[in-house]
Amino acid sequence: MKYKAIIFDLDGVICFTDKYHYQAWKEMADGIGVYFDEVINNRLRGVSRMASLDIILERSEKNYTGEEKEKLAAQKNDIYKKLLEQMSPADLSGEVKEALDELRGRGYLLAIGSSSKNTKMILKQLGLDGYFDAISDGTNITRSKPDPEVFLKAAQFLGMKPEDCLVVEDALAGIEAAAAGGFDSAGIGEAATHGKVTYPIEAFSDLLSKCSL
Ligand code: B16
Ligand code: MG
Repeated sequence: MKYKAIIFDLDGVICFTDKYHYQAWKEMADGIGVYFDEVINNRLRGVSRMASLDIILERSEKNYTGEEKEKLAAQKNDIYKKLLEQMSPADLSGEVKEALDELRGRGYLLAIGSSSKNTKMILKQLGLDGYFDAISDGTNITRSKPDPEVFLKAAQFLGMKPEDCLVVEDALAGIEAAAAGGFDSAGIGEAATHGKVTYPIEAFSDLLSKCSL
């Protein structure tokens, strides 16, 4: 086997919470009179909460203090978490669940490598509580993607070296992070266009046939 473990990004790979991120950021931005749209929202993929806020505030004429920014981020997160409560196992696609089960059956260790501090809540809502062998997320890192820390921690939690793991990502920052950490990667969507991606793929199920797994 070329790899022993697979590290999955969460938002954009296992599930799709970007619409909830968008709604929550939009409500916060409207509240302070700052322009925000779906094009700007695209720049937030895979980016940490505070870095996302900084991108949104590029359009603001006011300079916010660190404390004010913490409050705005907390306000967005409260709205976002309320929206996450609507998620259920029905939001996990059959394609994703079947491919995960097949990969597990082939003997791979499976982990999550996500920037989100809400990873555990999202997994619970999807019915994937306890499914993964390791979870590395926004709660155990100090530097977010494109820094490789989140994936290096995932590999460490699994007891694996980067060269034994394949990272699956939808964000350009995620492919950059994987490459910086010495990981091969499979990229879906925009991530498939990154020059450093090992396997550009079109669908999650392509993992089963196009990625040396
Ligand atoms: P939170 P991923 C990322 O998840 C999202 O893509 C990104 O839009 C979000 O800002 C980030 O998590 C932090 O999320 O506010 O819940 O901590 O793609 O790395 O799974
Ligand atoms: Mg993502």
